[in-house]
Amino acid sequence: MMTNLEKLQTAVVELEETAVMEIVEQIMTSGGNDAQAAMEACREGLNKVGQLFESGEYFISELVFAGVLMTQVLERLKPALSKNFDQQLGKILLCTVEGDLHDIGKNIVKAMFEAAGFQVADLGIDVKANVIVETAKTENISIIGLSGVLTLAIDSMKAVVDAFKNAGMRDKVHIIIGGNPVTQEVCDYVGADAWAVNPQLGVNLCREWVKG
Ligand code: B12
Repeated sequence: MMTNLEKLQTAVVELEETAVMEIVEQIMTSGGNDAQAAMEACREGLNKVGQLFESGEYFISELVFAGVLMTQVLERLKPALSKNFDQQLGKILLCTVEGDLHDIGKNIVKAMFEAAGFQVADLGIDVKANVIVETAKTENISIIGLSGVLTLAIDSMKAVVDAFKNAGMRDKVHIIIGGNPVTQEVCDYVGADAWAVNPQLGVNLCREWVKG
C-alpha cells in the first residue's frame, strides 16, 4: 500500500491538483506533524516534473503549473512548518538578477523562507545590482538571496557582489545565490558567501546567519 507521502509525490508528478490538496488537507487536519516530510515529497515530485520536461513529455505550461501548485501547498502547510521554527527570524531580500526573467524557482524559495519565519522583501525579476544595494541600505536588510537560471545570471550575480563592495557594504551583508547553474565554482567566481540549489539548505544556512 502506498503511504500518503508516496501518494502525494505521485500526485505532484501527475499534477493532480485535487489529490495533492486533499492529502495536504489530511496532513493538516491530523495535526500537521508530517508537514516537513510532505514538503520533501513535493520537492521530489517537482524534480521529477523537471525531468519530464527535459525529456519532452511535459511542456512549459506544466512546469509553470507545478510552480503554482507548490506555492499553494506551501501556503497550506505553512502554519505547521513554522511551528518548528522561531518566528520573526528577520528580513531577507530576494530577487532574480538582472537579465533573467525566470521566477518559478525564486517564488518557491520565497515561500520556503516565509514558511521558516523570515520576512521576504521580494524585488521580483530582472533586478539591477544598484537597486539591490539601495534596498538593502534603506530597508536595513543584511541577508541577500539571489536567484538565476540563465548562464548570464552568473555575471549579474557577480555584479551585485561587486556593487556591495563598491558601496563599502560587503562585510555588512551575507549573500546567498541559487538556481540551476549555481555550483561551488560559480559561488567562488561570484564571491558570494554561500550557494544552494536545495532551498531548504538555503533556509537552514540563513537561520544560522541570523542567529550569528
Ligand atoms: C520555465 C522556463 C522558462 C519560462 C519562465 C517562466 C517563469 N515565470 O519563470 C519562460 C518561458 C518565460 C522562459 C524564458 C526563457 N528561457 Co527559460 N526555461 C525555463 C525552464 C524550462 C525551467 C526553469 C524553472 O522554472 N525550473 C524549475 C525551478 C523550480 O527550478 P530553479 O529555478 O532551478 O529553482 C530551484 C533551485 O535552483 C533553487 N533556487 C532557485 N533560486 C534560488 C535562490 C536561492 C537564494 C536559493 C537558496 C535557492 C534557489 O530553489 C528552486 C526550487 O527548488 C528552464 C529549463 C530547465 N530545465 O531549467 C529553461 C531555461 C532556463 N531557459 C532558457 C532560455 C534560453 C530562455 C530564453 C532565453 C528563451 C528565449 N529564447 O526566449 C528566455 C529567457 C528570458 C529571460 N531573459 O530570462 C535556457 C537557459 C540557457 C542558459 N544556459 O542560459 C534553459 C536552461 C532552457 C534550455 N535548456 O535551453 N523560460
